Amino acid sequence: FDPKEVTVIFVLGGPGAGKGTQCARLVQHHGFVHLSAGDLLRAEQQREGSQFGAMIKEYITEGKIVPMEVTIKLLENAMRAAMSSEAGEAKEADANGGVKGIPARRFLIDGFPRQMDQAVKFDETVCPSSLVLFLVCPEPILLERLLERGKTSGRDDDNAESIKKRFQTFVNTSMPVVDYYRKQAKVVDIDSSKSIEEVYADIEKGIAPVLR
Ligand code: UP5
Ligand code: MG
Repeated sequence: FDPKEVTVIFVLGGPGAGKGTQCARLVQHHGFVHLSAGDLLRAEQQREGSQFGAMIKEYITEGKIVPMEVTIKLLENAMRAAMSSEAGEAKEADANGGVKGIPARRFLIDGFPRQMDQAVKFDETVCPSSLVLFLVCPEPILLERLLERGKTSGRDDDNAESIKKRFQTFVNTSMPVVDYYRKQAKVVDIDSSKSIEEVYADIEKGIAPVLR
């Protein structure tokens, strides 16, 4: 993808930081196509005939990062599907409350990259990002949110044991990715311990420069 034609924003942050919640709002207001790496992996896990199903389930339950080949392929396919006019226009039209005719060109990549090899590979072979939104929130608040969501989410990893492992992976494996983009001056820090509305207002300010 040509970075002159598409805008990619990575949305990063710890487990339960509010990535999905805030991306849904950005879709409503700005017609982004939202691609959650975790959602794509969960869908692939459940797809009948997938050769990766069992492997993905194990990695997710253990809070480990699925080998990047699988995730990057899923993301690339989803980006292509959104850009191939019909699907793209449909998504974009949804996002714009029914205004059709604008091909998908703004992407929110949620929860990816979260390991250095993925970051380097995606930037080199798919498309470098314009901005990285980093949602910052203390662990005790994240834990409370995830345990609460776990009562109804049905996610294999919303239990105390998996959450602990997800936190470890975030600190040890995913934070270096944030530091890497920080050195490229791409990171906008957002305090996501505030209310959903307050967080969204800060995000609006943070992304304004790349929406022009
Ligand atoms: N909530 C949200 N914002 C709130 C606020 N401001 N105030 C109060 N409550 C708020 O939110 C989580 C919960 O908190 C919700 O109940 C929400 O209402 C509430 P959500 O928006 O879902 O947060 P999000 O950051 O999206 O949390 P999620 O659990 O999705 O984050 P993870 O990063 O853990 O999960 P993800 O799906 O991205 O990845 C899951 C697993 O997939 C990984 O652990 C890994 O095993 C695998 N994976 C890979 O292997 N490779 C990848 O590239 C990506 C994922
Ligand atoms: Mg999510």
